Amino acid sequence: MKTKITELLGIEYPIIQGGMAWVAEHSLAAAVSNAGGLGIIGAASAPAEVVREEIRKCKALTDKPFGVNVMLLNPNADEVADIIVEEGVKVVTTGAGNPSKYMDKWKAAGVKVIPVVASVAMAKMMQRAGADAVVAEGMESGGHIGSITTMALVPQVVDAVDIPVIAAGGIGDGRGFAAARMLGAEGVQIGTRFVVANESIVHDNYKKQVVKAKDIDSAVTGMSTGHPVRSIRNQMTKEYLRLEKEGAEFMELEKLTLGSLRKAVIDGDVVNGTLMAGQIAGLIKKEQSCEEIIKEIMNEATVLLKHS
Ligand code: TUI
Repeated sequence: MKTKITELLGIEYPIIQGGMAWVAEHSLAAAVSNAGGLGIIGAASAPAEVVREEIRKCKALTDKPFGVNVMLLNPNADEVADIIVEEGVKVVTTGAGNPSKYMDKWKAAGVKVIPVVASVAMAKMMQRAGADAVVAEGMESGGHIGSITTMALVPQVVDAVDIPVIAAGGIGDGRGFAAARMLGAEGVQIGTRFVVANESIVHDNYKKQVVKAKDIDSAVTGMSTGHPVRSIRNQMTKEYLRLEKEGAEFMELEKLTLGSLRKAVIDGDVVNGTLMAGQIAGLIKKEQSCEEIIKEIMNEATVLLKHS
């Protein structure tokens, strides 16, 4: 399938993998790229040299293009930004902030820059700063979110900018892909479905919770701190929301989530860990390879789009 995004990135299918903290390491990214999508290494809060190693390991597993996601709340973001250039990474996505200060450096090095945005204003600002495309991410997504739904955000961003728009949030199958195309998106970004991919290193306990989740099983913590995060309801979210309701201080809330994503992804602690996942988790019923996931989505979407 050809779209402005497959052309821009030199990939077969316009599906990019979310740059999920702890989850999006080299084996998942390489598997998505080898299946014809765009795999992404999530730099998250990892030390810059760890990100360099991840990039090198990914290169060893695929000849296809892949990207790196820079999480802008990371104090090491400046160093990660340089490593991306040094290692010749082809595509960067960014999250949780404004990447303008890196834009000139990345563009000069020929890196395609695709900021993730959660508002029309941010999308316009990114276009002005020289972005090649934007991911418009709705609040159905897992992890750090904005406040607008994908259905409302995507067409408004499409109308506001001339660069290609990639839809994210609540997309997990061919119907979601086709709907995104109808809203004017040139591609989709998918996270939660890849959390349960065979090639994902996520602990089996976490994968089981995603597969088991129903539509209403996620919760948003951190509304009061300005960093809202969607994850699967568990003891941690229950306790966090109780403390937030009582007006707890930021530091007290932070204690609950310090290292909690690692606990979930690596240790499989589904009680105290943060099980980041989107609202679409209720649709995800089994673990499959990245190739099966991408082929299934593209087959479903192609049929739907032919009859539209
Ligand atoms: O970044 C994400 N999702 C993430 S980042 C992450 S790591 C983390 N963990 C705990 C707390 C906070 C972060 C887990 N999931 N998605 C992309 C995204 N970006 N969603 C919303 C935004 C965003 C928000 C504000 C983008 C720009 C923005 O601009 C603010 C500004 O600086 O003007």
